[in-house]
Formats: sequence, C-alpha cells, structure tokens
Amino acid sequence: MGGYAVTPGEVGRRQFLAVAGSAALAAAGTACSSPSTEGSPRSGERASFPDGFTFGLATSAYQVEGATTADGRGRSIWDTFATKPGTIDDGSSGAVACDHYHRWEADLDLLKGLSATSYRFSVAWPRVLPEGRGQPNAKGLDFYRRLVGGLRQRGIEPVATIYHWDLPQALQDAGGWGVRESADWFADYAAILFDALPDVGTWLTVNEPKIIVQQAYQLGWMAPGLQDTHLSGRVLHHLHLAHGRAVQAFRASGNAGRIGACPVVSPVYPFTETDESRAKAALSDITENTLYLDPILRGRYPRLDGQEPAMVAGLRSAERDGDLAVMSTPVDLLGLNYYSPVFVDDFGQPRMRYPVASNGWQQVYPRGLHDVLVRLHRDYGLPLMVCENGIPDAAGQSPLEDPHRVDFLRGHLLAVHDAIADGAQVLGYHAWSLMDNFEWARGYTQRWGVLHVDFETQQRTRKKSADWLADVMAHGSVPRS
Ligand code: GCO
Repeated sequence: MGGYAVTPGEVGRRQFLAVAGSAALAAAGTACSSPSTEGSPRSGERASFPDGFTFGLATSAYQVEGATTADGRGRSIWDTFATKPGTIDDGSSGAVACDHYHRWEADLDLLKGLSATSYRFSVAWPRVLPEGRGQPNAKGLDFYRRLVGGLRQRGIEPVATIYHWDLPQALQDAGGWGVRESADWFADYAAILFDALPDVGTWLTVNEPKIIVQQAYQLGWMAPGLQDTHLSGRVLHHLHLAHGRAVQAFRASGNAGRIGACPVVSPVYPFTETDESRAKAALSDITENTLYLDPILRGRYPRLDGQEPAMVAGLRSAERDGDLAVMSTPVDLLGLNYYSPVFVDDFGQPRMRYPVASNGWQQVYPRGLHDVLVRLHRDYGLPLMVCENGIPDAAGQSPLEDPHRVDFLRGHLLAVHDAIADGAQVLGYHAWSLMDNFEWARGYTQRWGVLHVDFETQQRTRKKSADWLADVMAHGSVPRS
C-alpha cells in the first residue's frame, strides 16, 4: 500500500499540498479502485435518481466574474491579496477571470445546453456593498437580479452562496472576521440579498469556514494572508455567529425557500487498524469536521482539548453567553463540499492511500462521499445538498480529453446514489466547476471546469466530461460503467 506523509498539521489544508504533488503521485501507485464502481455492471445499466433530485454545476463570484471595477464594485480582500508578490502562482488575479459579469447570458445558455437543473453561484459582497455596509449599489444588485431571473427563465434552480471568500477590503480594514461586528455586517448584507432576490430557492451562508480559518488566518495562503492562530479561533467563532445571524435574518424576511451552511467535509479514517490510529482519526475528525458542524447544528463546540491551544484560546476569547443558541438557529438543509478523505496514521500523520489528483492533495475516493453523506444524515438528520465535488485536469492531458474526470464524476454520483439507498436525504449534486476559472492561489494553473476556457479569447468549449454530464443531467441517471 503506497503511503505518503505530509508535514505535521497539514492534513486537510488541501490547496497547498500541491508542492508535494509529484511525490504524492508517485507514492499512490498501488491505490485501490472505488468501491462504488466495483463489480461488473452490465453495459447500458444506469442508476436512476429520485424525482426532484437536481443536478448542476458550481462557481463562485471572484473566480469567474472578473469586472472587478465595473459598475461601482468595491475592492475585496482577494483584489488586495493578489497584488502582493508571491501570493498567486502565476502572478494573476480575478480581475478578468472568465468575464462572466459580461458573458453571463451566454454562460447560462451553456448551462442550459448541459441540461443542468441547478446552478450554484455566489454573490460578491463588494459588488452589492462597495464599502461592505451602508447603501447598496443598485447596479451590483441588478446583476444578480438578472442572473437569478435568467436562471429561472431557463428552468434552472438558483442556489446562492452569500459569502465565498471575497470580503470587502473596507471591512477587513475595520477588523474583518476577527471582530464581533462582522456578524452584524454579514447579517445586514444577507438581509439586503433576501429582499432583492426573493426568487432564490436555496441560500448557503458561508463557503467552507475551515479553509478560511486554516488557510487564510493560520497559514496565510489565502486572503487576507494572515498567520495568527489566536485570531483564527476568533474568526471561527465569528463565522459561525455570522451564519446564525443570517439564518435569523432569513426567517425575519419571510422569504420562501431554504437556507443552510456549506462546510467542506473530509471523512477521516484510521490508516491502520490500530487503537492509536483510530484515536488520532477521532481527533482529526474534530479539526476537519465537527468544529464546523456541531456549533451550528447542535449548539455546542466539540471537545477542544487536543486542538491547537492558541486557536482554542482565541475562540474562547470571542465567545459570549447566548452565542451558541444564535449559531444553531435551525436551518433547512446542510450544503457540503466533498473532495477528499483523510487517512491518519498512529502518529496522527496524514497518509495517502488512494490515487492522488494532479493538485497533489486530493485522494480520489468516491466511497468517502457515500460515507460522509450517511454519517451527516445519521448525526444531524437534515436534508443534504452536495454543493461542490470535482477534480482538476490531469497533468499533461489534452485540453478537452478528460476521461479521469468522467470516472471521477461517475464514481461520486454513484456514491451519492448509494447514500440515498442507505437512507440519506440528498436533494442535489453540483460538480465543481462549470468552467475553468481563477483557482485562488493557484491562479490559472489549475483547470477544474467541464467547460474549457481559453483565457485569451474567452471561448468556452465542452470537454468530454461536459458531454458525459449533459447525458446524466438530461436523463436523471448515471451509467454504471
Ligand atoms: C474550495 C472552493 C472552490 C475551489 C474548489 C477547487 O472548495 O476551495 O469552494 O472555490 O475552487 O474547491 O479547489
């Protein structure tokens, strides 16, 4: 069994394990295949999804919109971060990205052409509130009104993320997520969206708080690029509080529709069948998952001994009586992003057991998605929605030929199918991503789309995986082979 240990403490900090990528690929040579595709299905056999299950694709504002100075948009922390030398692999930014701000109609036509029934996008806070608070920018709101209307016209369900990492710089200057007021700012911003966009059927509050805490505030790899573990604990607490306050604002708005959180989940398994490995996996499960689930869904923090002491001290310094009740205001669903499992050895070190994607951090293990859906259903009893799941282009592939992505999507969709058969209520599935885009600190060096984007011409072209997914979405069923 190939194994590969990364630096202590880096488990789950997936974006930046890329440096270790080639070694990981070499080490993963003996990887096992997906349990979901085991056996020999008869050719032509398909797995059908329940009526009402939605299939779609996901993007986020800063990664696709571009037009960062158009129509009064304010500056975000990513605009600032990307100008700092050495932060983005190719020295790029989201200033143009896919120019989706201007090309959204054609993009929605492409989405419709793929037979998607759902689209997950995010709203850029600095487009709506250039200074983060105060008077909304009508032109910014209009963009999202047109987008939501355009989706509805095409029979596609809008799934809107309120915050996908692009905090207005003015709010960062006022302390960002490190100060308690951030929860008020967020709730006020969310209330503006609930009022302006009543046709959004599903709202997601904060995308992947774990990545904000770990990569933006502990490791400094994401905007705002800080390395302050104590502060990261405060940020964690305030992000949960902001989530709860937004859910309250949603209820107060009287809007129809549903709202929930959107953590990235990583099922954690012992690497070996030893008591040590199991104990370390249980500890890592708190760092990876329950720290971001229990406060908002159970109204309590999990055991914090064994977590980073400075982070815990920061969290405790932010906590006030009554916060957990606000954080755990009941939601309607739980969104989740799934990319990779985590395997932990006797020493608490992350190990690679399954094939590793070209990004170097992602183990391809579809069964992990099944396991995490069944577990979330068991532990929290909420309807679930897969909001992101995908893989970057393979190293050296020709631009439109991505059979590994077809295998990935098939394996994971079959895992969702199995989880539904095992009792999980899963409302829908979104592949990451509709199109190649600005992959944060990786810039444009990693392509995650089912649509290829030529960033010189902005031409979009279907990859093989887009054709495959279009067939799945048109039929509501997945070929088993
Ligand atoms: C995330 C973000 C996406 C990424 C995607 C690929 O999960 O990090 O939600 O914006 O682009 O996951 O890394």
